[in-house]
Amino acid sequence: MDYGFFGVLRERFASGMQRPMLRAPGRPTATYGDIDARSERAAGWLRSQGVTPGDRVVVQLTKSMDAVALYLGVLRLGAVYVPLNTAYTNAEVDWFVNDAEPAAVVRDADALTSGLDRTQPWGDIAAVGPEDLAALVYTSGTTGRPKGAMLTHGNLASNALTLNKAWAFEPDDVLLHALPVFHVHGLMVALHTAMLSACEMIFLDRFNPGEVLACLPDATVMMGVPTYYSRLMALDGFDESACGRIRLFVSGSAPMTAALHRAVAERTGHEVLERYGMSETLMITSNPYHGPRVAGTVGPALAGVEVRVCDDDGTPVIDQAGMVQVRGPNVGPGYWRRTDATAQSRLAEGWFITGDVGRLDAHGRLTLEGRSSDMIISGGLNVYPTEIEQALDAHSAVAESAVVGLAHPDLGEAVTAFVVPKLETAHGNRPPEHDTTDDSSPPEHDLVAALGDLARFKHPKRYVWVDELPRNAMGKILKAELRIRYTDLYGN
Ligand code: MLC
Repeated sequence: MDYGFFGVLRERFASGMQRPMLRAPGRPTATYGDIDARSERAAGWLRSQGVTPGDRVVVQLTKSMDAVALYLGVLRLGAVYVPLNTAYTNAEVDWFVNDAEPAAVVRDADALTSGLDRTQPWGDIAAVGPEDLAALVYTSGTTGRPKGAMLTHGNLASNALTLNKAWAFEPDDVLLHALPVFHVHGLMVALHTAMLSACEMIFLDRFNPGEVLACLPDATVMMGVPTYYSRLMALDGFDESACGRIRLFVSGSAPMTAALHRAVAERTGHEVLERYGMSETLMITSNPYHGPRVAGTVGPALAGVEVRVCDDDGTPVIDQAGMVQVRGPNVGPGYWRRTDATAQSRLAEGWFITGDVGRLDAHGRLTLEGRSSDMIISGGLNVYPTEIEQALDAHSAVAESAVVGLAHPDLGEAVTAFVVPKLETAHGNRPPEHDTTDDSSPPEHDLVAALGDLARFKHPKRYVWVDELPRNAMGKILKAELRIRYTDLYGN
């Protein structure tokens, strides 16, 4: 490979330039040729802004065809794509921009479109190799300080080719694409896999269950987070006839409950294929396309990828819970300018420590059982408690706080804050375990204001005032105990 991942993609879709690529309701369909030509313009436009190979390009854009063209233009040019969630606040974006030191920041969709309309195309493909950086994907960390997971052209190419084969993509597939394109799932799992077979995508701005249901009869494959499937299950029309052309439902980014897996199968006749991955490693395991898809498991390692589970001594174990580790061409080279965090996540011989706790059975099938960190997965988005706790604790009415994920019927886990008031606050002490959700008392408004620099999806769905937080003998807050005591808070 001497032309990077864009060259790999282009080689695969080059014979289908006239084929439809992105179909969005109410808009003209873009063919592969259209998007390819638009990516030449994107590369030309970036060059005119002074972007050169290896430079970072930070992008915070709503989903659009031009956003896809820009992504491909960045890859074509050999620059490094840095996608940001559109929900991030200016303060969060400032942090990422400081860290990534980009040559260009693109946040204005109209400026992008007019820039692409007016610019000179650049039709070359940069000579980059498999080791060269293609993307930085930011993930938060246990310290509350985000880290940019580096992904190379080789990582993207190997994972996309593996998934395309494992999930049996063919040119006549139609992928229903309702995921955001600023995360690994929508961008690197869905888009790449479909493009490698020059498939058509029904390209929806966002996940709206009614709209997805209306488009479903045309689709052969859909990918989503479990929340997509639970929201579809709430619609009567989500049944076998709506899924007449579907051959594959994929779920990932968060665990799907066995109950939801069974319910979808009963209603539609399709067993959802659950797979497992993360930004640092792209996809790691997948239930089989042919063969049993076991509810509650994420399947065996993908072809070319190795997975092991190790006990506390680092010894690989079978049928026993331990730390999930992964090795293979999908594993990125580390965290951007964070040699400390990179070293902490790595063992000898290329093994990467995922931070997930799981169990491998004798057939090599992995079941995830928890996480070594307190990370919360809400609606497929990762949320780290530390940054929320730090913001809450800075509030003058708060003595201390603990943020945990509690089981939630829609989001899988809901961010929940347990807050100990300061005795001397103007609002006085709160009664123990007084849940203020339906109470518009000033403190909760104040707390929400204190989180103003954080994206809304990170904000707690409930605030629970408590007299004190449970602690062990060493004084460490026992979040597990909060999770057990409040397990039914959201009425599961
Ligand atoms: C939106 N909101 C959320 C939320 N998404 N709250 C908690 N968790 C979420 N995931 C909040 C908003 O802040 C807003 O709050 C309110 O919900 C309405 O916003 P919305 O944008 O209209 O929400 P909605 O369209 O319902 O979005 C929910 C969702 C979306 C589940 C459809 O979050 C989604 O598409 N999730 C997928 C994320 C994803 O692609 N993950 C992949 C990561 S990659 P307020 O208070 O302002 O009203 C990865 C690796 C891998 O993990 O293996 O795939």
